[in-house]
Amino acid sequence: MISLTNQSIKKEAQNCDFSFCGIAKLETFTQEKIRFENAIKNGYHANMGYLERDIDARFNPNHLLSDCQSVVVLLFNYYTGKSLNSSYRISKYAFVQDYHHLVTQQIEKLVEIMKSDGTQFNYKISVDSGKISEKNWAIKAGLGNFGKNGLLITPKGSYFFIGLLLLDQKMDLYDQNEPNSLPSCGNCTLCIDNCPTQAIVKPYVIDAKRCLSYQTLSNKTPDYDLVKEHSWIYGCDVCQEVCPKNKKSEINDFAVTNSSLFLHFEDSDFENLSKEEFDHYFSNTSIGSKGFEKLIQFIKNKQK
Ligand code: B12
Ligand code: SF4
Ligand code: SF4
Repeated sequence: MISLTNQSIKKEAQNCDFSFCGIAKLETFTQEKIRFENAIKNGYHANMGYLERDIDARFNPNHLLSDCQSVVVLLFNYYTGKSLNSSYRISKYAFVQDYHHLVTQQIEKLVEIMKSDGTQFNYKISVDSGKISEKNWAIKAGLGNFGKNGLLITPKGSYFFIGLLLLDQKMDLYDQNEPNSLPSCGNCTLCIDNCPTQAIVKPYVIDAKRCLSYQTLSNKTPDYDLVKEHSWIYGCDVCQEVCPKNKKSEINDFAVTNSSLFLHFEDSDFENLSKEEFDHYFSNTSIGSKGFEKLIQFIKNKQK
């Protein structure tokens, strides 16, 4: 039995395998929106045209859920402590089941528990949706700060997916960002100095055109020349691997149980991958949804 209070939601979020949960009161972002618009004006969103559209809506959750009152932010730790056995590099976030599915499923489980005592409410879930700024809500809910690598840095590092649960219910208590009690970068510039393509154009700002993650994940017409020089074939983790805050990463056993089957692959397994093997090894990961052809293109590109 649960009634909707800040503490009861947090307790159940833990039972649904979320490491951190914070609850923010609905508000409209001003400074965050200006920073976002500046990035768009500079073209740092590359060809992700969806980021140009409905910017007001992106910073006002009422567009996703009418009469939204509270934003429950849930962080799922995807750190498995595992590494790939090959010189081809794949981002750690693909070492677990497709997170859009995994995190949404865990939030739906939480909603079911929240409704189990008969409480009625309307809600909307967002996991990596193109429609709302998830990092800013996590920061607002007191879960971390922006790192200079543009990611949310929590007291346990950055290897977390962000899930949002928008509610049309008011809470008894809200969380707030208390910047001084949360990790901040200080004088560190390791991610900027080590980014293989100098994509972090200034602290907190990524130029997606230069980012290997964008080129290998999102760009429909990738810059193969840029990608070829580097070993990444799906995503990129360099700005997180060098981050001292990730020394505090903890292995999530639930992520390990939901981890992928391809970690033992050697270079030749990638180079000779058939469509059948791709379906077997990758279909439950986010790589599966990008498709066989795309992965193969990046592997062949390295061999040219
Ligand atoms: C588009 C997108 C991308 C793009 C653009 C990356 C980017 N930095 O925005 C690409 C494809 C490159 C990408 C890559 C990755 N992504 Co991505 N991505 C998104 C998505 C869908 C939207 C983010 C967005 O709006 N970007 C546009 C830019 C302009 O907005 P912004 O980053 O908020 O810009 C802010 C900063 O510049 C900051 N800022 C500017 N100046 C200043 C000054 C100061 C002082 C401060 C404090 C801040 C500040 O304010 C701006 C406004 O908020 C979100 C999900 C979501 N809906 O929020 C996931 C998301 C951000 N991605 C995620 C992940 C995991 C990744 C990768 C790590 C995947 C990988 N391993 O390859 C990489 C990391 C690359 C990187 N260093 O950012 C996670 C991040 C989790 C976390 N811990 O932060 C998210 C939240 C998805 C999720 N639900 O878990 N991603
Ligand atoms: S994901 Fe890779 S290429 Fe993109 S900013 Fe981070 S280190 Fe640079
Ligand atoms: S590497 Fe350093 S500067 Fe970059 S996000 Fe981590 S702490 Fe901040």
